[in-house]
Amino acid sequence: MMQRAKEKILVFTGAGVSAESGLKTFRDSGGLWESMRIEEVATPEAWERDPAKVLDFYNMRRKAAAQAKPNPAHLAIAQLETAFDVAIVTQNVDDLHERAGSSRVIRLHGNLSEAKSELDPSYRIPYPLEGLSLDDRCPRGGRLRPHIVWFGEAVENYELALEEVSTAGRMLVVGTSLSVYPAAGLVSYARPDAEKVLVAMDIDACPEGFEFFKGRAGEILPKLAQKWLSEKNR
Ligand code: BV8
Repeated sequence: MMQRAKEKILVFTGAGVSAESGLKTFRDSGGLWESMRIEEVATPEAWERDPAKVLDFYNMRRKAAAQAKPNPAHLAIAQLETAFDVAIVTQNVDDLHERAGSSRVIRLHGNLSEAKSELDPSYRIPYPLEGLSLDDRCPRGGRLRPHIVWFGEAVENYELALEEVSTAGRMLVVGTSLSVYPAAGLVSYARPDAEKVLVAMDIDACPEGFEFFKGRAGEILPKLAQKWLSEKNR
């Protein structure tokens, strides 16, 4: 008998999905950009001006991400794979989706688990848990920096993300303020007939066609995933 293709769910995540794992968000009260300015740590100019400060910031975040564990929101998203074709597009630089068991994660803003050469970005090594130092170099002598897309740098995998968004029957957006572009623009490429849900503690404006679920992802997503999975098995 021919097997029917599984329905596709596109999950688009931001820092809020990892908040209950103990990782700080960016723009909430107490978030990273409250105590640190973007221009001081997350731009190519900051890296040129004060690389030690940039490394301090990312060494601290590397350690926090390594110590964090997936929370019920990451686990619920991973569980959806039992009945759906799930693609995750994430702005996050932690690896909690992968550690929760999700198999298809498309990264827009890089990965805190890797360092790369500033001379040759294809030269990558695992980001050392004890941190990067300014003495760390690639074989060609270039400094090693975090594999993070800083402000003013081109995002990665955007075409692939667009393709996945525009072919999904459901789009689940979780824990993002939708304030960083071009990532935030992805929501407008969802299929008009797709079921569209946004889960966050707070938002400025809900994108057109989305149903807003206000609250913690770790509480809402397990229930939503259960509902979608039981509808599928009926
Ligand atoms: C580029 C690195 C061109 C840092 C990150 C159009 C208009 C205006 C400006 C621009 C534009 N297009 C581009 C720009 C410029 C810029 C930009 O968008 N600026 C903004 C600030 C206006 N964009 C860029 O520079 C991009 N590059 O355009 O390149 C180019 C092209 C070709 C060649 C060369 C260049 C690059 C952007 C990449 C930035 N990098 N990361 C780091 O991670 O260390 S962005 C940073 O913001 C993080 O990665 C983060 O993921 C991302 C998005 O933030 P959110 O995830 O949404 O987090 P936030 O704190 O804002 O919100 C949290 C949400 O969670 C809230 O809604 C809250 O309610 C909710 N929440 C909290 N707790 C919970 C929860 N929800 C559920 N449960 C909870 N428990």
